[in-house]
Amino acid sequence: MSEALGTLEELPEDYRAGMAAAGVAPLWPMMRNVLPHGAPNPATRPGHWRYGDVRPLLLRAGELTPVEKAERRVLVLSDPGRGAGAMQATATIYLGLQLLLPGETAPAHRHTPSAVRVLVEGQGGFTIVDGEKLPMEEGDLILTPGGEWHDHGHEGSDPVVWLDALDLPLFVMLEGSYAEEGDLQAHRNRPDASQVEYRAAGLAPTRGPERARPRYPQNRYPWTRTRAALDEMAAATDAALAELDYINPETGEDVLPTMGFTAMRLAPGTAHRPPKRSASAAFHVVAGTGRTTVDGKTIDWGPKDTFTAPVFAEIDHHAHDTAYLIRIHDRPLQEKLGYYEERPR
Ligand code: GTQ
Repeated sequence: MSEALGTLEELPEDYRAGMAAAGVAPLWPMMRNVLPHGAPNPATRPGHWRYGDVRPLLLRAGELTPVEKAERRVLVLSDPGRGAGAMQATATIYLGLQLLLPGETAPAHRHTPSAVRVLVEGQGGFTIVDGEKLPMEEGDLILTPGGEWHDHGHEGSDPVVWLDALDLPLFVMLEGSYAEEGDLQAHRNRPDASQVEYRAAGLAPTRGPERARPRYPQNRYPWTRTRAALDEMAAATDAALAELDYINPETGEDVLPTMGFTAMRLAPGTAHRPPKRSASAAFHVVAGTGRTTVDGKTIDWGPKDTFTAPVFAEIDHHAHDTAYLIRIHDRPLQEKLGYYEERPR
């Protein structure tokens, strides 16, 4: 164990003034802030957003702010550790709940961060990604990868709400975040790739030698199929937890470079204690109720709620009935950086 490091106050006034004038600062008083021992010291705190609390505020935004004045009508889920107005739910993950009313469109744009939607409520909503129209049904996972044009529309009769997850905080930190505006897209008049090329797991369209694999071949993952796969897996393995990662069907890799998505099915009445993971995570409840403790905070969750866990959190899940969650995390980024880790509890 090293000695306590020197503080700024120990240094003479004139020396401190001289350093400030020269635009330098001593590392040692700050050393443990940026390099704590053994594990990170996250600013992120566990958050819990009850859908029943946010929904009326979101619908009110629909009355107060026309979509033309909002571009995207979104309420951002702010990490309690960073406080109200924080544009992030964890260090790397931005979350927002977006409302689109019948007949509205959210204009086309593209940006450097990637976005993913999980449809929370309502029928008739769709997103067009690079000319492909993706219908959004409850629980569907919809990708709008960085750099791809996307606009949203609504052909139904009731409000549509979805959860946005973006790697925006990372791009802001990189000073790499920006958007371009475009015209609403005409879409190809055919079903999306999840209904044509990628109907079944393990099957991909035949390609000739000259045809490159698309980087983002499938941008919609219908929930009905994910749920059926989880149910079949749970029935076959008898395990308290069934988990499936969303992958790129051409490469088997995570669907996006930075964010990962894992569908979870928790059996009722059994505890599930995952290892401490270096990834931060957000959990969106597609169906079911339960109680999760995150670093000692008790979260009683129900359908359409969202809650978060900082890096290396101690997490204990307990479902009251069969529960389905989508875990949004930054493991893919951490693996690329070479430090993703799991520690046993
Ligand atoms: O739907 O494109 O929550 O650009 C934040 C930024 C949603 C979107 C957000 C965005 C979008």
